[in-house]
Amino acid sequence: MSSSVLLPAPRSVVESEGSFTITKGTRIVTDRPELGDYLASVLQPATGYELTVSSGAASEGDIVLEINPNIDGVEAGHAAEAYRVTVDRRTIVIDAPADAGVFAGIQTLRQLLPPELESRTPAHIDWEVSAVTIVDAPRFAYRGVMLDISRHFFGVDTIMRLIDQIAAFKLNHLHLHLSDDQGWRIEIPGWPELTRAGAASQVGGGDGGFLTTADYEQIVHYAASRFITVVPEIDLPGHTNAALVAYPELAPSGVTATPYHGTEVGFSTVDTGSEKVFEFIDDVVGHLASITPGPYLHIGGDESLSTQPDDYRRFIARVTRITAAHGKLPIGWHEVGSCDDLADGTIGQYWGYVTPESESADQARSIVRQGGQLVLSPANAVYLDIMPEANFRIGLDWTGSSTPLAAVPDWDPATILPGVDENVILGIEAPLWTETIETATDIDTLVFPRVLAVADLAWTDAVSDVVPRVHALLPRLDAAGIQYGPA
Ligand code: TNX
Repeated sequence: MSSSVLLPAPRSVVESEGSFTITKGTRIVTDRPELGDYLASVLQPATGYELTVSSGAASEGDIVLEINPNIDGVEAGHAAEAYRVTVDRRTIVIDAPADAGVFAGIQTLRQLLPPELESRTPAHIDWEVSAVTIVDAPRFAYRGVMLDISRHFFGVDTIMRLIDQIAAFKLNHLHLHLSDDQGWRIEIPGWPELTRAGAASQVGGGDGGFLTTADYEQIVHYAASRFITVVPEIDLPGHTNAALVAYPELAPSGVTATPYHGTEVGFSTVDTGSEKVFEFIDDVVGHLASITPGPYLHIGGDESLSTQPDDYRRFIARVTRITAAHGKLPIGWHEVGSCDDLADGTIGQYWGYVTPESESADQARSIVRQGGQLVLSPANAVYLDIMPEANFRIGLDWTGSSTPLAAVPDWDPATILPGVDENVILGIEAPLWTETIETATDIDTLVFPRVLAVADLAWTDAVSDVVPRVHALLPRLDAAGIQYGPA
């Protein structure tokens, strides 16, 4: 058997003699029934096997999933998601210090099996895995994708599909951009007009839509079952036209907002001098915090071109504190670094270029100086909405060129921001803004295969040969029915 392509690339892979074949009699043995059931559900569609999941002693022929605090080659600092996969003629063992590591190991096992494994219908082939020992742990703790559900609305099914797709490549955060000028997308108790008037629009003038609290809770719960943390974003103080349509009293005096269906930015702001606005934000942040199990809440802060700079800085200082008061760590786009009074620990999301321009790097450094970490999303490398090739049918090109697959991993997270060391980089996130994205197929086309390069960069210490490795994985995406774009 030829050796498999693994992406993200693991730290250590040692091949040995022989192989293990999964058959209908294979048992999954584990004290972690949810992980066992998950593995069984991953293997079921293509193999057609309904593998039994049981606890107790393992024997020859079993797949074993177990917690093991001591794995040779894994330092304590990496324990949260580290794992080992050991395949020999007798058993497959996935052990890890924590459940998240076992889950990551299951994703590696998927890639050790033939690509047909990803098919939704049975493939009548041998499910043979070559003997190997893999020891692995991620470089960065935060490995994310963002989906903008404001410019075009996407609901629970599309979001859950994306969760499954990205979890397979060990991405572990999903940032949902829940509000923008074109639509407000999350129900907030006590503010019914947000989802009545504020949600009934999107780019191009479609119906829009929104997530109910129950929808959001379903997403968060499903994400957690895939070890993905949901990061909700309410974009403030700009990008707020839809909120102002719903509640005109939140707008600066004299401003009348009407539903917006275009794609310009920077024209809206809430009234940063109004106590009513802070009551609104307290309610929105409080509700979102109460239904979000993860530690983060994103407050936007980008492109607030209609807010006076002094007002912006005072506003951001206060909103980061409101967020902290509700028990969440605030994240803001890098512009929040123009405020020198951020709440403790406020995280910045850098969306400048790989080679920083104007104040973007200074603003990012200001966040670090104030004690915050950074999530890196350089627009001309990892923005998934930028076209993969010139004149593509969907996507934007404001970065000045397209972003082909090869450009996605062509930067070093440890050095793009001079003066910012790797130890303050929380991770990497690839945003998908949806001005031009209307369908789940459009999402597939811009997310894949480029997100694989993001996943590799965020996980692997020694990134190399990403493009051929992504190419080698395309049969797996085909089997999964992913309508990927140019590779
Ligand atoms: C900039 S990136 C924006 C978004 C747009 C995006 C399009 C950022 C923080 N703001 O409002 O959708 O460009 O690529």
